[in-house]
Amino acid sequence: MERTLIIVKPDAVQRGLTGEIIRRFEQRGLKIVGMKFMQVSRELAQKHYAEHEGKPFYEGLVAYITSSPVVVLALEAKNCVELARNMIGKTKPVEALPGTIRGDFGVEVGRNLVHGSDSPTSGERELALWFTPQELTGWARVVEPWIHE
Ligand code: IDP
Ligand code: MG
Repeated sequence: MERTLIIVKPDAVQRGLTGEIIRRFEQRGLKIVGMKFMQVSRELAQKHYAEHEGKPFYEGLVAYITSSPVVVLALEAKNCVELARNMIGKTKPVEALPGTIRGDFGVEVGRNLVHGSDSPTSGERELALWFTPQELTGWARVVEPWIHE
């Protein structure tokens, strides 16, 4: 089953939106298989955002993600990556549709509340960065047949 990494970013935690954001994913039917509250190190931030190194916003991005604690989630479902990205909305909140997390709570790109992996391959890479194998728990959800046919 496909998995994705979600980060409830520092602005969302500071604004008390952690529960609201997790609630949306949980109610959609994405199964939580890992979750933790943590302060991000500069080293982890640099590895996570390696593809953006050298871009004008890179230093600000690393400063933002390391500025205050985050909540990270490993979620699982069929087409999990695309489902979560659609729920998160466009990178720039001004372009994000109402009903998406960024479209409902965000104002600008440098404070866009949540991260979601952009492909199944990125999902695997990012989950391995943020979670140890022991921190990911496979479990049988009793409502599973009512979510996946
Ligand atoms: P994504 O989070 O929607 O996948 P990416 O293009 O992968 O967007 O960028 C990663 C993160 O970098 C964004 O979520 C946002 O926090 C930040 N970012 C991207 N573009 C800009 C920008 O132009 N200015 C400031 N921050 C940016
Ligand atoms: Mg991205």
